[in-house]
Amino acid sequence: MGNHLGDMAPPSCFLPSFQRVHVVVVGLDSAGKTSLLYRLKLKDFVETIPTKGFNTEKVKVAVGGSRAVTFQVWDVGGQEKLRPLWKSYTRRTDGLVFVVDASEAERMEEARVELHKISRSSENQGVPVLVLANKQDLDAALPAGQVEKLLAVHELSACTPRHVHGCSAVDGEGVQQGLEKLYHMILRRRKLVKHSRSRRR
Ligand SMILES: Nc1nc2c(ncn2[C@@H]2O[C@H](COP(=O)(O)OP(=O)(O)OP(=O)(O)O)[C@@H](O)[C@H]2O)c(=O)[nH]1
Ligand SMILES: [Mg+2]
Repeated sequence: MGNHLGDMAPPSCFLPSFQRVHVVVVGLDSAGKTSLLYRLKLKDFVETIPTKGFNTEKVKVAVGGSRAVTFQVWDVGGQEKLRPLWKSYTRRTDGLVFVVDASEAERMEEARVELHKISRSSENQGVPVLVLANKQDLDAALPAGQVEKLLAVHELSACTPRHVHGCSAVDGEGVQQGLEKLYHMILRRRKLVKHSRSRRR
């Protein structure tokens, strides 16, 4: 799996805006971004190769009750040389997913720097952030609360809605619940933006 540069899903613009969201998945190389994308799409754990460009898929996510929302998910390569490209994918996105390999305590500082850099970029001001503490199936995985501390999530800008969730692409635990949280943060932000626009008129 991976590197399907031309594998673009058809647009979902025929759906009302509350039923479709655009999210970008970033994070260090080998964090599990592509595995999570295909866990969502295929409901299975698939073998991946490092992403050189991006993958994108349209996936349906249950967001409470019988409601399903279409997520256009963009998964971008996390190797150091590719990180300067993240910004071009996150421009005008509804939400950011930052994936961390929770079993790699020694890379938390590197992850912290990248998380803060991407969420601080001017276009991402106020964009909701879901941090996925992936690989919870491994014994060495730090729990979500500890990942939250090591990434200094509380130091993100006050205008950035955020949530940290543990998950595993291997068994799918926590993935859907994390995205559901992200969806509700996106909805809340859309309402606030709409409200402030109507007050300005
Ligand atoms: N145990 C375990 N391994 C995982 C999990 N998710 C991904 N992996 C493994 O971690 C390695 C990297 O996974 P990828 O999904 O390719 O990582 P990535 O973040 O897309 O990496 P880049 O494309 O290089 O940015 C692979 O060997 C995966 O099989 C998980 O939840 N648990
Ligand atoms: Mg990848």
